Amino acid sequence: MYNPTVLTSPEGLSDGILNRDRRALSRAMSWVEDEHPGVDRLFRRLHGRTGRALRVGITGPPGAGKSTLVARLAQLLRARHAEVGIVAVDPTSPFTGGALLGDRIRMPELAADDGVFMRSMATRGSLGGLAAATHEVVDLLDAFGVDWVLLETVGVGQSELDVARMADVTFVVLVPESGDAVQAMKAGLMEIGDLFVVNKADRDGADRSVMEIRSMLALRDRKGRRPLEVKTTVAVDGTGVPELLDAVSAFLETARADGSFAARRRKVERWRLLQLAQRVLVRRLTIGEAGESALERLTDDVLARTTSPHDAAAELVEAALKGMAGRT
Ligand SMILES: Nc1nc2c(ncn2[C@@H]2O[C@H](COP(=O)(O)OP(=O)(O)O)[C@@H](O)[C@H]2O)c(=O)[nH]1
Ligand SMILES: [Mg+2]
Repeated sequence: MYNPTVLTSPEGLSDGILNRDRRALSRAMSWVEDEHPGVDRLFRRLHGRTGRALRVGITGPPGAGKSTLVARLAQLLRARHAEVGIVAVDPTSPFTGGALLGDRIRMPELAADDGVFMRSMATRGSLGGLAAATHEVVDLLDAFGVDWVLLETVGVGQSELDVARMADVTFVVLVPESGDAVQAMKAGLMEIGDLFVVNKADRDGADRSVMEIRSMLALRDRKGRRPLEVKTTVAVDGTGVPELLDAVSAFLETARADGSFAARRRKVERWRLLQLAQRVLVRRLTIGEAGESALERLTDDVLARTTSPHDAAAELVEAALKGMAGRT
């Protein structure tokens, strides 16, 4: 029997999540963020229950209206009886998770809705990296049973782009300001978008922006790919949001039919596997006295200029791999 009081072990937490206990879900998310040692065992039990939720990436410059759009999409999905997870990656506010806090104020009905789950991720400099941690939080929501995960990320910097890439479909949110699309292209956003949105279409220049984006997208290599859509929205009053959701759904439907959905998931999982393998390896390198002393000895050698850092790193890995083989 599931015992809701036992939320301190990987088994207790995974049972809690599979029994739809929100406290277990949020504790597990904290474990992921803290790189708690129980995370490996947690995923051993939960991984088989993931893969069902659809992952939608929302990216674009700060202030474009991403959070407002996410809240609108969540409302719309809730009205269709879907459960929604919202994960916001906002490096500009690592402590307060300001974006979601803002949503709580603007959208109190979402915060009170028990079919909506929000989490704000802080950027971390630790081993797994932001993208890996975000992926795990998304998987937790998936195992919990949400139908959709809306993944908001500021479109600046490599780790944020990595986050956007893990979604099944990603749309880029821009505003009708001259030069916005040019900035977006420089930031690499034009390559990762599957759909484009000109939000704040209540302002002047939305049509011009749409045309600007279309002409930029024409430069993108589109061999064999479906044409990229550019939508307009007014997130503050919801205008265009149902059409945006339709476009997202249509994209996913086509992607499932032509195999690109599965191919993208495979690519993401392969990438994640390599990331995790790096983490395992780096941990292994410094485990135990043998590991620590090899690291210290090789650091001495590098400082004494008797070994290059590159050869020392290779030697460290060789030694760790031998150690692993010895233990199996
Ligand atoms: N005029 C107008 N303002 C908007 C629209 N969408 C969002 N905003 C406002 O733009 C600001 C930034 O929105 P936010 O969703 O926090 O942007 P984010 O940084 O991309 O998440 C807020 O003050 C919103 O109320 C819109 O469609 N029209
Ligand atoms: Mg935001």
